[in-house]
This record gives sequence, structure tokens and C-alpha cells, in this order.
Amino acid sequence: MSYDWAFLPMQSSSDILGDPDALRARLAEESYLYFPQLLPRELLAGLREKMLTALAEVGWVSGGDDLLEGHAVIDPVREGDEEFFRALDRVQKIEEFHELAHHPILTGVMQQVLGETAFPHPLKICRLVFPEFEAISTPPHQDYPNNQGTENLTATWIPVGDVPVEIGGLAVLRGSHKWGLLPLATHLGAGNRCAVLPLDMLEQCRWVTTEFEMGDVLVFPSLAVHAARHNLSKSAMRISVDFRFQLEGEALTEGCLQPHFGSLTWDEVYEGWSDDAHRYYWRELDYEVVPFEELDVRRDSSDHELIGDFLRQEQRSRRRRMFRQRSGA
Ligand SMILES: O=C(O)CCC(=O)C(=O)O
Repeated sequence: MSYDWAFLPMQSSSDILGDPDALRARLAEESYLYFPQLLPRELLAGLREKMLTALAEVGWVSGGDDLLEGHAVIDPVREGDEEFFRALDRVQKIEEFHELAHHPILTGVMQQVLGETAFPHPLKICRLVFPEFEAISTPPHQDYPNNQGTENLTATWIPVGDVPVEIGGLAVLRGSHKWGLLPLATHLGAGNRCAVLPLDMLEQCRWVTTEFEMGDVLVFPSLAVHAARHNLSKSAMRISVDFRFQLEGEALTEGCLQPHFGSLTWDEVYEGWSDDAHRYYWRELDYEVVPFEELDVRRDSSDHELIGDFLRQEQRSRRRRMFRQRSGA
């Protein structure tokens, strides 16, 4: 029995794979498409091992027999901190991490969702989320403000490991993309900005989430409000990747053509790769590079409505989980 009633369960869209009209209609209505076990689990398991090996090499997680558990052994690190780059740079060099975005199953689905010329941005993002550091849990936000270019930009979020509720998977505010671009406020979590959600939106839209498993793929448009739930595990890191897709002929900004955080050059990323097929692949594609616009950001995010609502739901489910653990249920 689930005690997480404040979040509704995500609906699987596996049944409409192969029907582009149905996929697009559902995305336009619900703000997300969830495909359980779309990608081969062994492929993700291989990537998990490589990513965790990189994290063990910099002393973030325990190695040896425990490696695949992803047990964090240092104090939490925030994206953008100096220490963060020691790990990020290693992960960014992993060929299989970038190759996953080009996996024919994934690109095939994104072609159904967006159109034949759908391609993943060169910018590939990994999230390395420490337990017990709630201040940096990814807040409710839209992807558009940090990417810009075309609003048709569509994200895929892929857990690299099972992500049960307590490790903090993604939640999507169903129907939220229909509300258009929302105001921004500052935040410590990934992306450093959150969306300011109007109260009537929170009354009308519901958060949806699920117990993600390795092999699952979540798809959502650039205006969909989404957030990560807290990683409340005792020691397990949550590892996931984000690849954003768009159609050829549409606009993007320069940052989407660069490695994440720009701390490495592409030549550095490519050192030691075994296959050249996807090096600089975007140079052959057609798109328009447009300037990145500085958007207004509220400095004080303490008084806005939305985070409050998301966090209240988090606290309620946390209390229920603690109750369940105490009562042995
Ligand atoms: O995995 C996360 O915590 C954040 C993913 C996300 O929402 C994003 O990259 O836009």
C-alpha cells in the first residue's frame, strides 16, 4: 500500500509507443510521457558502474564490493563547487554517458514524439545527488529559461540506478506546461533558479511521480514544471542523466553546444573514446544559434508560493514514511 497519496502515480505511455499522434496528444495534455523499462537494463548497469568508478576514484563513494550501491563517503557537494568539478570532469569523459543519448531506442522514441529530425543536444547533463542535503534538491522549475532557443525543446530524464521514492526521483506538475513561461526566483539546487508557481496553478495541477527503475525514461517539454524529491536515503547517491532533444531547423543557444558547465573542451571530453561516430555530430545538423537572454530573477525566493507547496508534500510523505518505518509497516 502506498502512503504517498499527495503525489499521483505516473501513467505509463508504453502502450502508445509507435503511435506518434497519440504520444504527442498525451504530452500536450499531461506534460510528461513515462516509459518504464524502455532502455536495456544491462546498458544502464554498465554506465552506472563507469560513473560510480569515476566517483570512487575521486573519493566520493566507497569502492570495492560496495561500488554499485553508490554509498557517499564524503560530505555533500553542491553543483558548481570546486570539489564538484573533480567528479563532473571524469563523468563527462565517459563515452557511454554521451552515447546513451544516441541509443536508437531513445532517438527512435524522440523522433516519434518530436519529429524525424529530432536530435539530442551536445550538452549532456548528469546529476550526482548526495543524500541528506535537502537545500540543494532540484526545485520546481521549467527547463526553458536555462536553455532557451526553441520552446519545443523536450527533455529526457533517465535514472542510472533504481530510484525508489526515498532516493528522490523526479516529479512533474501535470498539465503545467500549458501555463506558459513562469517568473523565476533564485535557488541553491540544480540550475540555481526555480519557477514561481501561481497558487491557482497549484490548485488545478497535481504532482505525479513514480518509483523509477533503471531502464525507465521520462520525457517532458521545456515548459513543464518538474522537481526532484529529496534524497532521504542514509548514504545512497542518486545518479541520473538529462538529455534534451529538439528538431533541426529550430533555435538553440550556444550553451547547449558546450560540455556541461564548460569546464572541459570537447577535445578533452573525447580523449580515449573508442568510436568517432558521435564526435562533433552536431556540426552536420541544421539549427539556428540565437543569443541567450538574461531573464529577470527574483532575489528572494523565501516568500514564493510554490516551493512551499512542493515541500509541504515532501514533508507529509516523509512523516508517513517515518511512521511506516516506526510501526514496521
Ligand atoms: O535530476 C535532477 O535533480 C534534476 C533534473 C532536472 O530537472 C533538470 O536537469 O532540469
